[in-house]
Amino acid sequence: MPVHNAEIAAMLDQAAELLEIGGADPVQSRAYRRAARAVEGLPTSAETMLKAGVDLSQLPGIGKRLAGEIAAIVATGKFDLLERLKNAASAELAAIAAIRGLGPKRAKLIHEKLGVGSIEDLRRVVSSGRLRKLRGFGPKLEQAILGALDKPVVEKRFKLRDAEAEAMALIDWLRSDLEQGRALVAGSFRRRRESVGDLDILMTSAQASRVGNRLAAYENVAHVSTRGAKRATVVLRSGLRVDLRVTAEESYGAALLYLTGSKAHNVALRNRALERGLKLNEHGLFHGERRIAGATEEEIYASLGLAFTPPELREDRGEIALAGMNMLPHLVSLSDIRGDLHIRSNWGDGDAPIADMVAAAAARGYSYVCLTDHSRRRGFGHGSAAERLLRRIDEIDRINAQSSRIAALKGVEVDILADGRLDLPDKILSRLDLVIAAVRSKFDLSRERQTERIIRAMDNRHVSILAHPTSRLIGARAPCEVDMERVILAAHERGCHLELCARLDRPDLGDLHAQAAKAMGVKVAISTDARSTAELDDMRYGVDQARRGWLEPSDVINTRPLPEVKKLLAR
Ligand code: DGT
Ligand code: CA
Ligand code: CA
Repeated sequence: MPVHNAEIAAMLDQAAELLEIGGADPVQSRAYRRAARAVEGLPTSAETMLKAGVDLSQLPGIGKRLAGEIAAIVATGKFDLLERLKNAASAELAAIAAIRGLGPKRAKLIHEKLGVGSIEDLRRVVSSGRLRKLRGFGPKLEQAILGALDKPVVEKRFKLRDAEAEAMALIDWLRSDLEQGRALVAGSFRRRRESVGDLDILMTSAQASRVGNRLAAYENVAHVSTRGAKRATVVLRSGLRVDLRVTAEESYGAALLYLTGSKAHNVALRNRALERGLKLNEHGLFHGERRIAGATEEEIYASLGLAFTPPELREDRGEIALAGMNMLPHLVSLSDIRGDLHIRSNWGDGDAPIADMVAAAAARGYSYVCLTDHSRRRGFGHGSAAERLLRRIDEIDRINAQSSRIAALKGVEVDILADGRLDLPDKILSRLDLVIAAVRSKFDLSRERQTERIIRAMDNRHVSILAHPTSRLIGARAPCEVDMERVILAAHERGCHLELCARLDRPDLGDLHAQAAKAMGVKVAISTDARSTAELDDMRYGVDQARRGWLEPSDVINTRPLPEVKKLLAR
């Protein structure tokens, strides 16, 4: 099996770290780190270079001895020095070095001076006040260490999109080593939550013991927390944690069901099993000692008298009762989507000309798309913003005249002013196919005033869709306080629709709001608000959230053919 440069670099780095902890000459550990960077920077694999007869010691950062060691790694897949260091080093000491604020040098120092060889020792010397007496260890560092000991990992959630990029690359890496068997990401990732706490990967493999090592050798692994025969946990460089489990084929379905969750769904399923005199766990569904199901999720649901429940619904929000009556919603899927009703061009702050955006939408199989560059009041004044909008309308007419593959609609995303009026006059709005109203300023009004403001905007009969009602930017702006129930009810009374924005940095209509909208009979437009042709592909993230909100194709405006969409948009 070929050894990747990233694996070689990881081995060299690990050796450097252990050398440092073990108190070796710093020159030595630095040399390994330098070599690691050099290997990472190679234009092709070290293996290929060696085969071609390249002398690695001629490369900057790699001396004679290191060149020999790298050649040995390429030949055997193993790094002798690292193996020896690993055996010698105490794993506890490495864990101490990993504590934020400590690092290998200090870990070594407290080992030598205070005999600290474990996390428990460390806790003791901190509480007895011995640590702070050491040179360079003030009360501040002591506080930091105590904090780190109490909660080793801060809860940080990752956006689904970011987690997905990491997950796909990692799954490729794991799969490329599988002769047979499967690898899949379960957990909140599979349930398509808009953010995930960690990645839960399930694999089947004939060589279970090899899987953990494979994961540990992944180039983006920063830290290996545990590595056993059937499970391993690592932290990637981004801080994203990965929990890996290996299971046998016959319990794959049970393990997948368990690991997909949610926990609440699992508990409810287990109780349902108990009511039937059965036992459900991650190994299977059992009647006494006999396994009656386990290889697939389908057979487990069926054995419990339930319809297969899509992962997006597994939140214990009533889905189990409906699955028992075979009445689960038929969720909307990406292939149902016929157009995108909210995209931008370089007439606003998008990257691409209208023609390019329209062509890109056509290439995605859409039959319509709506250009909704927003009204830019700031710095322009009403006159020029309106004029510009009229010229944009002409441009869209020209593009429609040139091609009949796809219909380009004329729209605008208009700001809702603080008092609920709109930022463009009705005279202009009446010229458009679609007016989307959005809150883009004054997020700090009281809940009462904010709600009133939004409802007033929907009083305007030109407004067909309300977007960004809570203006939530994950990790940036706190959600603006709005009484969503009243907003949804008001939308219903006025024949207005709600937008579910597919851009996950701004899913202000969350899955629960989508579900509430459906319950009140308000339809939803799933839109990307794309600023570039590539962002049109974000549609699938919007569909994910719509599915989590139980939406069916009939609940979503842009699953319908254009004539129906036009009817829905006309109030
Ligand atoms: P996350 O990572 O916070 O976004 O959410 P999850 O749902 O991925 O949670 P995680 O990673 O802690 O656990 C993965 C799955 O494992 C979870 O969805 C259900 C299952 N699980 C974890 N702990 C328990 C438990 O105590 N009981 C049961 N029945 N299942 C559990
Ligand atoms: Ca998880
Ligand atoms: Ca987990």
